[in-house]
Amino acid sequence: MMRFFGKTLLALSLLGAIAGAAQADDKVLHVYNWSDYIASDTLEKFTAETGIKVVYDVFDSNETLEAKLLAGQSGYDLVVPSNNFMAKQIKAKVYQPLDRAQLPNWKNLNKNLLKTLEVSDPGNQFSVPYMWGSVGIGYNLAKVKAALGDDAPVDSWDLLFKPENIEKLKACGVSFLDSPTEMLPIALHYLGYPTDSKNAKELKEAQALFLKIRPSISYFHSSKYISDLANGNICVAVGYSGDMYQAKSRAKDAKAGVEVKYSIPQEGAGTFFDMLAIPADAGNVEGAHAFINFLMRPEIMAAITNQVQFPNGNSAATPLVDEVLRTDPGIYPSDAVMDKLYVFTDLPAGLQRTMTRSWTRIKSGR
Ligand code: N2P
Repeated sequence: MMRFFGKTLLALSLLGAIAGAAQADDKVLHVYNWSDYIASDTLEKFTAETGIKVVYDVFDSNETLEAKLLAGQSGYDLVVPSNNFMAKQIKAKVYQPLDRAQLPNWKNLNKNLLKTLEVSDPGNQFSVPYMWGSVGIGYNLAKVKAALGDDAPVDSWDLLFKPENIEKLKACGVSFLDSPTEMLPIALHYLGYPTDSKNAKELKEAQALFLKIRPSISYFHSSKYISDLANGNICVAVGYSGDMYQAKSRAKDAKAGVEVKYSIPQEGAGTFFDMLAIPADAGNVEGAHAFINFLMRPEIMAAITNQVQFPNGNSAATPLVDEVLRTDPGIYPSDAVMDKLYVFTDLPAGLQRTMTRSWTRIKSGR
């Protein structure tokens, strides 16, 4: 009898431990998002409401996220790839289909955007649009004028791709995104070629364009420029629209006389759409759905846009976005500007490898 109880007790406590562990897992959600891409109180609010604790890590390039996802067992329950990378990752079975029954706030999403995004995710089966934006030029108005005069071509990629201009900016500091798949298309477009050109000669020319100006580029990084622009440590950065607006806000708050501006060059610029998706091997699938549904709430999404200054994919949130942001063409481009924007396209693995190799050469300057 004693033995029976002993065994039963042991079994019961083991069961208890297993159930406890399972319960603990349900109460923790591992999220991997872009840096500077959420409001400061979003996670707190989610945890207060659901009791789910969020372990939150950040990255600043699709390349970094993709390396983790392709290696498998990333440990993340929710990730945020850009749509052009996601298309390929869906085919590689990196994600699991979303359960719409757990996403009643789906109704708030922008229907036109959903249709457009079907290019990368047919049927919108695997992803929910989070935020989007353009890749353009952030600059310190006073320093650029001091270097190039009042007529500095801040509304053109000539500002950076013409050696005679960038050479004069070198002293005040110029940064570029560290992203072959976003930077090489900009050069290809500037040269009049398709942004996803597979033509070796055209790709070489794009590489040559960067190599020519390489000595004037201070550094390649995809998030550091926010604080450097705000502090006046650099005067020009190529980067993500909302990041430039965050730099502008930080500079204003610091009251040190730095004024940051953002321009979508007249030749056009690339746009990205960042998507919420659940890895196939996620441990807390229910929690991930709960978080996605929470993020699709208009007031939650609007609060994020109001802080990080990227437009979102949620129509119901638009009226709640601050009017100064909603009416700023650098954040919400006009239809005329929209026509000049291009979407970074799905990159076949071979082309992505070529671009990565080329980027390594560009960065090393040889
Ligand atoms: C956030 C960067 C925007 C994401 N800091 C670009 N896909």
